[in-house]
Amino acid sequence: MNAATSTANPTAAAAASGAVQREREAFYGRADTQHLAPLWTRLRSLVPEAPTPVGVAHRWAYADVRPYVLESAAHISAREAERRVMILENPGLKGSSQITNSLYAGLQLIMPGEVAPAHRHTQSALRFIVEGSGAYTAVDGEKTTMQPGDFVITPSWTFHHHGHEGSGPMVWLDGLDIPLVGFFNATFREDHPRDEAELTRPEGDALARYGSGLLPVGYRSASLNSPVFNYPYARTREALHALTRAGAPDPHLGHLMRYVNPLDGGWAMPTMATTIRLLSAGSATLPYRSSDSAIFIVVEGRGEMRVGEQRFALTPHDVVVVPGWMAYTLHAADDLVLFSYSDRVAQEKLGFFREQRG
Ligand code: 1HN
Repeated sequence: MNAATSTANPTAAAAASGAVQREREAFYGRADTQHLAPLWTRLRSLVPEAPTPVGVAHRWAYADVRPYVLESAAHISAREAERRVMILENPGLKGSSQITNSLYAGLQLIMPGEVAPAHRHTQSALRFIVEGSGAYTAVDGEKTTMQPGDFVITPSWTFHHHGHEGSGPMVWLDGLDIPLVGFFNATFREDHPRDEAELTRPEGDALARYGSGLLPVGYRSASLNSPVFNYPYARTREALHALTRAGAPDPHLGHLMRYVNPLDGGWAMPTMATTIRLLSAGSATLPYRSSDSAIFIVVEGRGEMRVGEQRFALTPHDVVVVPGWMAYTLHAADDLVLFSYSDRVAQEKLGFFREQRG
């Protein structure tokens, strides 16, 4: 075998004599002057046999982070901050503002009477409501008042602002595809000329029109997102509990459901796959892994998540990130509800999503 063509194989590389290796290094050095580099020294790390984790598995206990989220209001207003958010940054990706290789997460706080001013950007956002009541978000001309457990969509390039007409702090989890859009270098933003963008439809219009098992006859949409932009937890919770009466859960996933676009049956958003699951009290799942790194938030209940050697106790509103291709199991002490989001939908569309049970 020709040594020069076999160095992608580490044992063959080790076999190259000192003289051969010195000549190669000299060649690489000269090639570098032309901004050329040999693939064969890098091929194995560019194309490993299986995904190598980016970032680490981690849990943010809500009891630990909540005081910091609330304290942020003592330091800055929502208007001055534009969005008053404490970023959940993966400890293995410090300084990146990333929770996974492709996604962002943060905990946003809005206080009574505040407005987070209207803007739009090419990144898509999701909200998963953690605590409080009386705050609303207005997306593309319609307002929705948010309750804990609600899943709310802000599609790419739609104007959105938030306000709070109730009492007490309101906190939600923001999920955005910031790193994904950044990877494509396709980030644009625009501020609305006013703090509050105009409302063109009454509250509840989208849910009634598209989210009630009905659709306007002849309705077509150019959007890649579900026309339903608030999936209320009251409905979701009822559905999850009905499932437990009708049959056994998936042994690896529990009673796992995805948020759906009623127009085409696809995922609710084009870049972020969103799911919610219920594990009945006392149950546990078998190991599961998939190529999408995922962010989980506990909606209700207590339990444990095991990822490799790590054991994360789960209590309401705790957030856990699991890097792709790391197997995990879930253990429910009481009825445990978990929301999660990942880039699975993008991976599926691009043809490389993989999963493994066991
Ligand atoms: C954003 O627009 C929101 O609208 C939240 O609430 C978090 C993080 C980075 C960029 C834009 C929001 C954000 C964001």
